[in-house]
Amino acid sequence: MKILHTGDIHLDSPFTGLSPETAQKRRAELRAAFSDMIAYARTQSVDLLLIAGDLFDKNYVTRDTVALLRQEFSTLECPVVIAPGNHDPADDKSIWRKKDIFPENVHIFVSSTLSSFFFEKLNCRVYGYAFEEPSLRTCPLDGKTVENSSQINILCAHGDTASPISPYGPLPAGALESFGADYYALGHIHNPDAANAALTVPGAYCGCPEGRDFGETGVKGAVLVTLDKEHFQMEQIRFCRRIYEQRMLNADGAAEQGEILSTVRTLIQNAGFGEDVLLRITLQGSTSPELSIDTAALAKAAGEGLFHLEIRDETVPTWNADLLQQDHGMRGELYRVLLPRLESADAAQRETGSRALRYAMAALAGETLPLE
Ligand SMILES: [Mn+2]
Repeated sequence: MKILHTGDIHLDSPFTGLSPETAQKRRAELRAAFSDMIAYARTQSVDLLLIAGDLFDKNYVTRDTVALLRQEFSTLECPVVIAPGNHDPADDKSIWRKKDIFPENVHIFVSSTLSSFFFEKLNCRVYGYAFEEPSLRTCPLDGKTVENSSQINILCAHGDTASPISPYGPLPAGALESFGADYYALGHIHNPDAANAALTVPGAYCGCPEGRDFGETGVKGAVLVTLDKEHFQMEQIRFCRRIYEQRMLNADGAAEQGEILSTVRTLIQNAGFGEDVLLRITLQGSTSPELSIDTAALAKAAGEGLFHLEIRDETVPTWNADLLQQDHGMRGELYRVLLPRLESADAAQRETGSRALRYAMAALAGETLPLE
């Protein structure tokens, strides 16, 4: 049988850190990625669609999103199983407990106690549970095993394999192993590579289908699973419209904005980033005390071929500062007063010191810098 395993979709996410228009566009793209997954399940004749929690970002759901879900699920002939997560728990007010919202092929876990749905045609039992509130401190698998090991047994659940005391449905390796399922369709960890590598059972965290901020970098999608009692295969399928990426850029010795602009452009070109990329570049290193970096102007000038570019300035104005150190005038005095901050181990202290020195240098040169 073929299973499409998704989760952590977080429909209606706010997409903070983007302009209101871009955030709106990203919300539409997230819905489109969801629709793509449904279309994929339909055209690839998937036998089962599993949603391992956090279909919604919050327990508040827009009318449009509900309409979209009803419409999309109704186009599928295969069963859909949903295991609500910590972001969309099955509490009394939630949509999960309302009658007649979803078509008949949609099966939803509403209790934090383990239960199951049996699909006779597939000879497959899907076990799972729901978060009933934003936390779940016990492991619903504790001491449980599958009822009939001659069937295909699947666990579809939101939970945390990282810690046995996690407040997000702890799933220790021992509990997963002794449960005895043929596939574990897990949700909760959005960047799942490390967690998946550590799994000791056949299964995966699917990750999210679209990154939503710079904490969710790289290509995102869902897992296509092909299995019977003898064979088992997993494949990552890309569904994301955009990719978040982060890069560091060493700006050591830069004395002019133009120099930085060209290194930023080279970085983008060498990485092959295009219209599908949201990129954050963090400038680091030591730059000339006379240089004041205009990050907004840099992002505008270098970001044309990207969906979104933001530039963070963490440089320190200490390049070639020997002359300042020995300067007996106002500049030298400022530099010496600010030096402990410029060299501080604390990033916030370095930033304040750097900013103070750059403002003062600009003022002494008769220039004004925009206040941030
Ligand atoms: Mn999630």
